[in-house]
Amino acid sequence: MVVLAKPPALDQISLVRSPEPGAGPPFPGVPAVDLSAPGAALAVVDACERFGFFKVVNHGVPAGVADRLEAEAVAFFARPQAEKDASGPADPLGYGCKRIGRNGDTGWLEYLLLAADQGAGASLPAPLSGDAVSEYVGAVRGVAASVLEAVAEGLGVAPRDALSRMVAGAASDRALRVNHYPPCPLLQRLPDSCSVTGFGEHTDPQLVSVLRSNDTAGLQLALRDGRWVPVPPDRDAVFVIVGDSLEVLTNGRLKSVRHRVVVANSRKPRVSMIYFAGPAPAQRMAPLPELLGRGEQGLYRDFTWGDYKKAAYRTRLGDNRLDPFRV
Ligand code: GA4
Repeated sequence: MVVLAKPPALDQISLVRSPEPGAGPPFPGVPAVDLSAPGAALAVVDACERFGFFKVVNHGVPAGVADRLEAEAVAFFARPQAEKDASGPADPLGYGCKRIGRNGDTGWLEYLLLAADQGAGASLPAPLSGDAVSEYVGAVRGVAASVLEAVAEGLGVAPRDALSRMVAGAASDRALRVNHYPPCPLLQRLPDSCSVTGFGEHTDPQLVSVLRSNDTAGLQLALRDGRWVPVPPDRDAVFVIVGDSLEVLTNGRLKSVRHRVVVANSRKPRVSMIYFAGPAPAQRMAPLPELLGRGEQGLYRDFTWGDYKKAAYRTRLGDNRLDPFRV
């Protein structure tokens, strides 16, 4: 008999206060980049350096393809709990509810975590159709590749595919996460300045992540000075998040960005789909030689993506996972 652990109760999920406007220069907003426009490579590098985050407009992911996967996900999350549980628990892949990772992190969400090339996932009945997943992944991995080519070009790294090829091979570690943040009943009794943690603050371990959400707010970004700012949702754009691996490969020139999702008192659920572009397990995570000045040392000790991923699964969500790898 399979015994399913009960999902954590609401009082085990932390509350978050709305970010105060605070001191410091006003946030100019998330940069928007059209990857086919002249100067795109420099604009991408500039956004990655300043924020570790930007949005891509005119990205080429057909709206119908994203909408179809989102609609399938919404239908899956509307199924009876017992049916959803049959696709879980997420360890690490599959359906998860309020638990994130293996070390006690919780959030007000449910999700599907799939290997991106696994189509509908290993579990039966398939939570999403293989066609919808592969069509979406096919489109969004093109965005990840174009972004990494722009990064290489903007940083003066040759060949242009030095980074993008790391996430393109058959062995590369690519995952798709679909998150569903339902409205939270507790918030009706709390002041509007209170939100509940949907997905706690963290950095993504991969090179880049490509996120698309519906029109419900909730994503927040930590600026380099530590202030949290909201990212207005835009279902016509996709958002790019710099991950730890790109920080290592650029020897810290581009830094991964802390981000989180908070669930405010709203009646509309937030649905987001995130594609994580990671390398093959055997990939060495060493700074690209072109980015090391004469005599400059790498900031990190030698490790592979496999080592990093294994270590990541032993951490808590909010931990700084790169620190133990610094020399
Ligand atoms: C954060 C980015 C991705 O969502 C993810 C997450 C993963 C998980 O949910 O299983 C981790 C988290 C993420 C980093 C630290 C570990 C692993 C949960 C956790 C506490 C799928 C990923 O690759 O790393």
